[in-house]
Amino acid sequence: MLSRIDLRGTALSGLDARGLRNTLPRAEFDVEAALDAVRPICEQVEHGGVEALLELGEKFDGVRPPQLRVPAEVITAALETLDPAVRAALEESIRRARLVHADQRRTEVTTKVSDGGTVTEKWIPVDRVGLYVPGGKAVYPSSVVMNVVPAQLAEVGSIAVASPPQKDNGGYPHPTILAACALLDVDEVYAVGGAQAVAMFAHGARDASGVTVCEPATLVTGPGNIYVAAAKRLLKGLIGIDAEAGPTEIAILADATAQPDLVAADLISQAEHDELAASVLVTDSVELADAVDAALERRVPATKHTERVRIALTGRQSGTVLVDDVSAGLRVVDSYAAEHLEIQTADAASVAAKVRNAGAIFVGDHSPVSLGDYAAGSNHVLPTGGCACHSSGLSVQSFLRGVHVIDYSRDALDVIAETVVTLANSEDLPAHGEAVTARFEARS
Ligand code: HSO
Ligand code: ZN
Repeated sequence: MLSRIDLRGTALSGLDARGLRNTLPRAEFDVEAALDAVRPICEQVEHGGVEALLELGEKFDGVRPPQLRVPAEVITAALETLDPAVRAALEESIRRARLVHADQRRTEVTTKVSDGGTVTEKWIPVDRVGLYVPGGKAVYPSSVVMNVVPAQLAEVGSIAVASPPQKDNGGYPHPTILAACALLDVDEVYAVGGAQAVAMFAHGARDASGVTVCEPATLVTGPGNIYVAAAKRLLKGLIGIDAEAGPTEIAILADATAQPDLVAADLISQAEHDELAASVLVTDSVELADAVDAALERRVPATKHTERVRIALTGRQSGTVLVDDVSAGLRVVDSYAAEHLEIQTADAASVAAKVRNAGAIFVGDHSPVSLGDYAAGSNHVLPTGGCACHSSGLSVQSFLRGVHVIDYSRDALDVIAETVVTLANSEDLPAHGEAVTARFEARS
């Protein structure tokens, strides 16, 4: 089922990471192409406010929400009617995510640079976060957890959620999304989807009489389709963004000791998200590759989303890469920089320790990606499209700004004055030096 790329006998060391990456399968995700579609939507929201957002709901989601902000009683009712098993599972997911993310909190550090000269690094949360949660094909209450937990631990003062209106929930977002918000004590939820949700958070929204219904946010996070990514690109600057998330990816580095059925199950698990999802197996064992193919032939017809999975697995973004040995495999997965990387080899922990580029690394036979998607405690908002070579997943840090506070006494400034003047003059910016020497001139 998976196409094959045979890199055996290839001197991988002769290829730089980018050259190697270009030989590997990857999805097209052309955000630029979606910009033209998204621009008028953003303008409509900027000028039309609440009325424009309700109309766009009718146009794109097929239902006009009764009101833009979801009433408190609708959110409470969603929690009350939530399946108790789902409620317990979400609570456990939240508990574990809080454990891990609590350890990401930053502390203020003061460095004494000289006598009387200190630099303190303070961590200040952004004022207000707008979290977009998709609806439609993808209804992910787990993504509410993954975004809200780090934002709350960063002590963001104001958190708002937007999710598309659903026809079968009276024009309000999916009830499980609302219930997840209730479990996390988020009470500000809007029935808005897609690019228009990002635009609402960027510009805020007023009703026809000029009353503000949604305040603008400083940072917008959350997954979404290509239009959501395009809106983030368009409005970045006015707002901060987390990342332009592309289709999900799983790469598995496996050797002959791996269990083909588990490898196949994991490849299918992420292919289930999207026809454009990427499932890539990297192995030095042709026998394993054959056995994984056989397992896929058995499992794909038996899974719920067979067609979507088959399209994803047979798409150009998925495939098996054959390599000479595990260390060549490491070069391949490092250049691919997968969103999720599983290591299913002998001595998986020491192979995993050598990985440099991956959004998250899943070690051994009992750490599948779907564990991380829901309940490992780790975050599932991770860099896609090779961005793992320069970016990290969502964390408490994503919601904080590090601010240096510089506090020098007169004596401490005096000691370093000449250094500043010399460097300022070397850049032909003498007024910079004069701002220092002015402090020591006798005043008339
Ligand atoms: N694998 C997705 C997250 C997710 N999976 C949500 C299930 N629900 C991107 O990391
Ligand atoms: Zn997933």
